[in-house]
Amino acid sequence: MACKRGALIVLEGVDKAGKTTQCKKLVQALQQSGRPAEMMRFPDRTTTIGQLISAYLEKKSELEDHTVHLLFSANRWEMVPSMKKKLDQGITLVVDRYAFSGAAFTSAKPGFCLDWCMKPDVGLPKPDLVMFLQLSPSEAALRGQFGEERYETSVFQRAVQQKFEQLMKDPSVNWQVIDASQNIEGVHNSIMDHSLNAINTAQDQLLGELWK
Ligand code: FDM
Repeated sequence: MACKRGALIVLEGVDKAGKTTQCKKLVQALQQSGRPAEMMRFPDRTTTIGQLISAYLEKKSELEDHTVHLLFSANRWEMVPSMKKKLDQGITLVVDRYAFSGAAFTSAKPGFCLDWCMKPDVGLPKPDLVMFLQLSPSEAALRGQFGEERYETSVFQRAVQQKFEQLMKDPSVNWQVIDASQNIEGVHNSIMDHSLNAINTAQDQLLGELWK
């Protein structure tokens, strides 16, 4: 019998919600329980496209808003062959940000609508589970100052949060909202429960296409 496919699991959320910490903990816990798992993140700053994006985020270069949006999407598409290969091999992928960040961040800019922002990512591998780490702006503020990169202001983050709320109304995506104000272990336990369910369900299903 062919090996069962891995699950595509995405963590999204506003800044300071603990996405990266939780992705790492999830991968470690899955591996320790004997389930092959790897972490990925978007943007993937290691590729040629990723380096253009990284320079833009670090404010070392300027890019026109539509252009950078399409680069973020291209940075996902360029990883699709290796993502599919790993999922086919039974490896579960835990992804720190995906097309939802792409649509939420650009559509929070003036002159952009969510619909246009979603288009370039239509047809990407569809996550089996998307967990949104929910944290109120006041709780995020208690976790310290924002960094120096582009988009790291409380005004912009509020606009992004509203766009995520719109995206979460889409019933074609398996959204789960996680209360990120719990302690690290509490958040991890919720994430682990949802992930084990998704892994069990995904193994007998074909990988879907996002927003199609
Ligand atoms: N971001 C991330 C986007 O604007 N579009 C995207 O498609 C993605 C994946 O880039 F501000 C934004 C979100 C965040 C920044 O930060 C990346 P991290 O710290 O590397 O996640």
